[in-house]
Amino acid sequence: MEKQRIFSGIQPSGNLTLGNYLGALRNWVSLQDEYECIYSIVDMHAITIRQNPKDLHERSLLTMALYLAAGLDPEKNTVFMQSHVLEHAQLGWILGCNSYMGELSRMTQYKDKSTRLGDSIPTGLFNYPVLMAADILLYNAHLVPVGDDQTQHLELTRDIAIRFNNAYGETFVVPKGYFNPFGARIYDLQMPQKLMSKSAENQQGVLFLLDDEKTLQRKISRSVTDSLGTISYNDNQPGVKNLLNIFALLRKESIDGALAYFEGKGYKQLKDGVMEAVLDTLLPLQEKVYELMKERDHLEDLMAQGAQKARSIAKVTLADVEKKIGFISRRTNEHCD
Ligand code: AQP
Repeated sequence: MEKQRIFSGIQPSGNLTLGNYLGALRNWVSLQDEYECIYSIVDMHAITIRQNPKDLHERSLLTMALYLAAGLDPEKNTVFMQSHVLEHAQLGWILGCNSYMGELSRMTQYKDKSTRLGDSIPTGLFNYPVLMAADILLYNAHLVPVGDDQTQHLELTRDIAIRFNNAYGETFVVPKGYFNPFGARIYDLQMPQKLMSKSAENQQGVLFLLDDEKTLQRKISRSVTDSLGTISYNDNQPGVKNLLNIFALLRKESIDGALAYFEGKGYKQLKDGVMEAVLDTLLPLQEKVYELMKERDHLEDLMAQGAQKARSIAKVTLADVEKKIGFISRRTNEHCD
């Protein structure tokens, strides 16, 4: 039986966080045998917020190194830079002509991010979900691993696919969300009501995957808890709940197992336990990343190979779409090769 296809990506819009690792990267690795997986570094999404070019370049390479260090096998998976496959932009334009201002205006992520930008909201930020739809539909992905912050965008992707199929005939697979049973939302250590985010203004509550040992220890030891003094798992203790989640996920334990481990202990021991679990995971990961970063050329070669694999699928979908909407087919494709 043919494997189902999965598409997902991370923006190199900042240094990757423990949230990106536990909410995405580590789960992707567990899917690579059962599914045909296409994982992108979505640099075109990253520029919806102005990036420093040098930093973007460096972070894109680091993100590739992190994908590999986390265990994504470039032979088993298609791993590539979004901007290396020009079909994303081309399909994005066509889908933009098949989506509506009203539905895009309702996207909560756009509302959140745009309020921080005053009057200078880039149109790209508004169109972001259309490009995301193109990313997914270009590969006819059956499943998209998404956190609840992305379900609205996936719903829009499905609407656009169905709309296009109805207008022009069966073209796109209508994708479904893949909700990893072991995935969890990781919250900011200083503001445990907010998701841990790579572009947080205050970085003290964010565990970056490449933070050094001392920084990780400092951030965890200063994480916000509460004055109740008991370790239990409930919404009235968001800081403690978050630390328990992090511990359980890193140690591959159930929440009950984590609670049993910390029974009768205090917040200091909870933080120490989390610290140990974080360091046990991140220090070896960092070592691999820095080893890989010594071979930048090799990383770029792998990116090129990934892009070639991705294009072999993307160009077939785009040709089909263009034919259906009435474009004259290109006799040459050298601008893309
Ligand atoms: N805190 C989190 N907990 C669990 N999963 C998370 N993800 C991100 N933060 C958490 C998951 O990581 C994947 C890639 O995310 P992204 O690069 O598309 O950006 P994002 O979701 O917008 O993450 P950030 O860190 O908040 O980025 P910025 O600050 O640039 O907007 C997704 O699968 C996401 O669910």
